[in-house]
Amino acid sequence: MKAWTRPEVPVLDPSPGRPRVHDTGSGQLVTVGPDDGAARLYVCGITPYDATHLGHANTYVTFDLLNRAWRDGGLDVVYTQNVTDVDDPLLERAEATGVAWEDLAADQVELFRTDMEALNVIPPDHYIGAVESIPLVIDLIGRLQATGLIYAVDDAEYPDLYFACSQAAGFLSESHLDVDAAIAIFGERGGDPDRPGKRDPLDCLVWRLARPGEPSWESNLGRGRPGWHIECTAIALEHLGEHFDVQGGGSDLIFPHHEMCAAEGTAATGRPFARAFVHAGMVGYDGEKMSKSKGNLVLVSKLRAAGEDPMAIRLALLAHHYRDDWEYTDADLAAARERLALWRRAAHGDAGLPASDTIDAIRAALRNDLDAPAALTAVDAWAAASVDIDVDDTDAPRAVARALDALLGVRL
Ligand code: 5CA
Ligand code: ZN
Repeated sequence: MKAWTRPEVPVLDPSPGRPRVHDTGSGQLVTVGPDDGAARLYVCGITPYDATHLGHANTYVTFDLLNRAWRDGGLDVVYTQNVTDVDDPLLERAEATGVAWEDLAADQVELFRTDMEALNVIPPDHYIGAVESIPLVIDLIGRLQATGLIYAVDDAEYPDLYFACSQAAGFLSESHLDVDAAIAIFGERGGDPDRPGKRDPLDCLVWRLARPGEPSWESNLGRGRPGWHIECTAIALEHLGEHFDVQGGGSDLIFPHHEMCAAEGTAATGRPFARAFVHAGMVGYDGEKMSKSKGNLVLVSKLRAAGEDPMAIRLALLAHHYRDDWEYTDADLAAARERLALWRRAAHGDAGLPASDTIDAIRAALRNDLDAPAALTAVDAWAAASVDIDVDDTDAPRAVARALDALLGVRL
């Protein structure tokens, strides 16, 4: 499907280098990106049943930093993102609100696009819906059938197809959960550990046969629709290839989603699915994780409609390290507005402190596990000194502004 408009990203002087980020699989900081050629990034996209909230925005801004760090280091980037445009939560919301599920999804994806554009997020090269990927999913299930890891659940009415995660090589090596914890979390996050007829509670649905009133598609597997994990596995393998660089998302996807994608991808290809699994922390509000199901949402579109500068929203997110869980309050935006005003004053001034140390500091911070807060501190120091009357480098304001746009995605 159509992504959103690509922003113009200033090109800075070359500065070869690769970022290090935290890989959930190894539990370590690892250097990501190939020595040459294109870095390949997959970030799990929205399930479009409610507009972009600050938790979503935080996740996509995080991976936008990685994208920018790679580009700044001289790499091309191939970025793929999905849209889970058919799945239980979307269908339930459509039913509850009396809207056609296709219309709900289309409206929410459009809102997401405008939010991402406003936040200056570089769009994916491949923006791919689950519905348009059904042929890919069917092919991948066929490949997995050849490994013997696909079975029909023992259910006379609906013998849906499952992938035997529990038998797959490397299963649980991404999340490092023990089996009991995994079963508990699986039940909380869309899984069905207790379904009768499964061979193991942790096996995951890959093809759900048609039920009355649910959307379904014809296939050699029987009329039905894809499970969630196989959707991302199929899209990533098709649009990035085997053993790509990073699969990203929020930390709520560590298990089961990314574990199950990894198990399916590894079984299909014989190679590790992604080289690194990178996760952004959860943004909370009013004491709980911000989520559509809890309804405690701060929506980017509402903030924008109330006149908030999208760059202040972006700065409010960047003030937190991507791996931290944090709770949003109005003070986050108030602080971001103040910071933005100071930066603008400095960047639009006639002169400033020389820029190169500050630009080096931003780069170094981002390459060190996307440490945006450290980058912001360096810019604060430059801006505070540059609004002083004793500075005389007339190139500095423009140089810093370009670097902020290119590296942090903050447009002044
Ligand atoms: N469609 C699936 C991924 S394939 C999905 O999880 N959709 S979502 O709409 O629920 O979330 C979209 C992205 O935002 C995911 O990467 C998710 O991890 C992230 N996310 C969701 N809620 C939060 C939150 N409160 N804080 C930070 N990130 C969040
Ligand atoms: Zn996904």
